Amino acid sequence: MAHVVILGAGTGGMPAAYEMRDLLGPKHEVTLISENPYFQFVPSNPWVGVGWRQREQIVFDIEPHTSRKRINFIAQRADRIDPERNTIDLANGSSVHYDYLIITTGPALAFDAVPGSGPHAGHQKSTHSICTVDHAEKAYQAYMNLLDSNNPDPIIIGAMPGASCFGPAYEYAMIVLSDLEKRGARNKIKEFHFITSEPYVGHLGLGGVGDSQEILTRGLGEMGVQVHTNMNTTKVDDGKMFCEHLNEKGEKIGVGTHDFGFSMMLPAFKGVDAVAKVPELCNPKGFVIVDEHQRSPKYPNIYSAGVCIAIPPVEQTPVPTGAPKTGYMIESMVTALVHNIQAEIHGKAPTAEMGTWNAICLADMGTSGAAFVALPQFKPRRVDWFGEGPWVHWSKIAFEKYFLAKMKAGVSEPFYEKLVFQMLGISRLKSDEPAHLRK
Ligand code: FAD
Ligand code: DCQ
Repeated sequence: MAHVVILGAGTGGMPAAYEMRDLLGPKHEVTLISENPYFQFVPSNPWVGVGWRQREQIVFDIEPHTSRKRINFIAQRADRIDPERNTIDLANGSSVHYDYLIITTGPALAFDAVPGSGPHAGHQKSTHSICTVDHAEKAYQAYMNLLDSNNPDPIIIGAMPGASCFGPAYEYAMIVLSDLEKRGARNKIKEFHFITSEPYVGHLGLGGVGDSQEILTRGLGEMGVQVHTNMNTTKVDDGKMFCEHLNEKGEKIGVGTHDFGFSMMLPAFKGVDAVAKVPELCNPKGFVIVDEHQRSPKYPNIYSAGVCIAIPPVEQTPVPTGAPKTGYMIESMVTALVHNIQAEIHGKAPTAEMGTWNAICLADMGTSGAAFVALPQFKPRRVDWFGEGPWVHWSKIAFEKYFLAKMKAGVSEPFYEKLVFQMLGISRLKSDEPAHLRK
């Protein structure tokens, strides 16, 4: 009997537990461990940050759903992984033994990289985050406080140096603007800044996708947003952001401070402590090093998927940026690794499957939205497309309902989903792609 433990019940971990359970016979055991007892649909957190969603609409308790699928669920934080003894020590003092470990712990938010930044910095006016539902609720409070004042200070939205997940920064800027218009309060905000570490608007950590630069530049411009690129934010004080402006060679060409009444800055990500401190498992930022089969070269019974794995940046930028890891890409890593673990448990080589790492993303912008498809993530790309329209807004709402329903029902990729994506020429596994596309 083999015991497979999945650490982290997020966008990657939940489907990993369900797929692992489906693939393994009843004599094997599957355990899911996560810090919180609930699942949150992370892509909806920006909506919580403008009050368009309440917490209850995008969060649900995990245990009733996993227990129906005979998956053990433990709601505890992991504090230490011992890869020699194959054990995980939990915050309540207990420990769990695994035969195979799947690490899907997502990002730790590196607020410490910019002194004074983040919602817990203790300022009256802090830079907020929408990365977790808790943070998004705090951001919404701060946004409401700003609107309560008669003469509000500027709004600053953007991304910190080293950030990799730029989509939600644009999305949040656009939905805040849309929300201000709905409330008839756009005129009240005299200055609205977008401050980003990207070298140009729409870079997205991907070197741009299709017409992303033109479309996003036009979108922010039409809404009266002042854009600042190549910005290295170095410090945050109460209602004050300190930035260095770099040129394309990476030289400092200016320093300045920006006052704000409300701010949301997407932080850089790093690996969570328990994972980062395992010797030789991770790169210096604490991201798990994996081979093309999602397996640790150092510890062959450890696999990993999602934001917590190490991937190289798509290109070097004057202010450091990273490459984003988006939902479909994460699902493709998960599907590959569960097949590889199943193969190994059944006595075969765990090296059959590779994820396609296709990047597909939907970003809402209030009434319209923007979508991109980058197949594959790294250039040269077969498909490199960025589009916009109200269909994206509605697709994102539909996708939210669909994903939450799937996670409650306990399925990762229903046959009709696979079929629809196949018709679009997109698949999770390299082995499902036509032969000429495989490496
Ligand atoms: P998460 O979903 O973050 O899951 C990690 C889990 O591990 C969490 O439950 C956490 O509590 C748990 N955990 C961490 N440490 C421990 C520990 N020590 N012990 C126990 N449990 C632990 N991608 C898209 O494709 N489309 C989008 O629209 C989109 N929107 C996004 C919006 C935001 C605001 C953000 C931040 C990201 C977005 N992404 C989007 C990118 C990506 O899809 C998400 O970040 C996704 O949630 C990442 O999945 P994950 O499984 O790697 O990590
Ligand atoms: O898992 C996903 C996810 O959550 C993390 C998203 O966030 C909302 C996504 O946007 C996935 C898989 C996606 C992509 C969903 C795409 C559905 C529409 C397909 C049509 C693409 C052709 C333009």
